[in-house]
Amino acid sequence: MRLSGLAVLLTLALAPAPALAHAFLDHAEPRVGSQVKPPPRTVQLWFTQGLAAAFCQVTVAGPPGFGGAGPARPAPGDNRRLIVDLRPPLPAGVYRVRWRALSADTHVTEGEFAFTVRP
Ligand SMILES: [Cu+2]
Repeated sequence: MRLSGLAVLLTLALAPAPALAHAFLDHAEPRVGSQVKPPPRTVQLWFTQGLAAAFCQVTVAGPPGFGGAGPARPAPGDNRRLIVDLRPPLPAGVYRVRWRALSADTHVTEGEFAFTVRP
């Protein structure tokens, strides 16, 4: 019953019940699944809930030669957003972002997505 399952999810998402409100990824920049050029300088992740940023982890794996990613840091003045600095070079290829978030309500969520740097 896909439809009723979706309805339940929507109901949960809309219900004013903080205990059910975990921090899920709302969107990211670069966009999930996108192809970008030039290479981005950061990955930014927007979540659906406030985060305990000190307990959030984001790793970025790229193609050979990738300069690496700094630790996730909280966006100034926005506790729903994390910023990860990317160190050049960023060769063309697929970059996989894995995140693990602790929301202000102490629930842990995790996920991953990819984006591609075009040649
Ligand atoms: Cu929660």
